[in-house]
Amino acid sequence: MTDDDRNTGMTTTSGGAEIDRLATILDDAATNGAAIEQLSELDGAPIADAYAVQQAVVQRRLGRGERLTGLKMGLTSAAKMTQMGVDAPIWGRLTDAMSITGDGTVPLTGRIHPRMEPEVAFRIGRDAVPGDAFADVVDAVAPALELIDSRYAGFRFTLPDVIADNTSAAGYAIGRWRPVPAGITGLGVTLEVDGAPVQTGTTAAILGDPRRAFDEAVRLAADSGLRLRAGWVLLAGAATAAEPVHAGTRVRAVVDTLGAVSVAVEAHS
Ligand code: OOG
Ligand code: MG
Repeated sequence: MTDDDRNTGMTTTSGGAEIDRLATILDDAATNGAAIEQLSELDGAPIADAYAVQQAVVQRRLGRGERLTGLKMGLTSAAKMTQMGVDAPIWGRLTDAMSITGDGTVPLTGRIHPRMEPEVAFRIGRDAVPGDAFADVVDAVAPALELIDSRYAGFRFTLPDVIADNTSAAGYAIGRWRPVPAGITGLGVTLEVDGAPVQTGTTAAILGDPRRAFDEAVRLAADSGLRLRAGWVLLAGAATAAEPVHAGTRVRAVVDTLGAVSVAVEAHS
């Protein structure tokens, strides 16, 4: 039995059949590239129910042969919380199908209203349990870009909505891994489109210290019976607001001292 299997039988107030029904609605929206209305069924639902829907959504991807490659934290900076109107950190799951090669091309086909944001990525060196120290587990860091594409119309959602929707996860590109530098807080972060800065921030905006994103990911994932695994990636959450993605542009994330990663956006969808 894997950690994820343990979640499948989770008892929730709304019940397993309802969780499966909502997961199918969200998975269909992602597969068809068609926005849906917010899920009123999740209004006031326990956060655990929303994570149970997320688990069921991702289970559908795994059933199609995808493999988990890591986790992402979201809404870890004031810039993102303000942009999205949701004020609690959340986490989601990444799969190999979401991976975009650095310097690669982002396909737009099947997207709803894609946005990109600059991220810091951590590489997990060994399986982690709550209480493990960042320095003992994270063996490398890299600049990263995240592609988010909420399945909800207008990119508008409540906290349970966005959790159920796997925190809008759609893709990620990782730059060159390097050893974690002593000073990782307060590094400048810039999002560029065609060479022009469109968003700027600092890694200190991520929970005051991006290493806290690791602590939170380990703690919150454990609540769902999930552990960070050796070889996985962890996205710490964007330090700036996200920007809509336009066909034919080049998007680049620059993190001071860590370097940069860029992707070309497909010329037409
Ligand atoms: C939710 C995902 C947030 C981040 O880095 O803050 C996120 C969204 O903004 O749609 O990935
Ligand atoms: Mg993000």
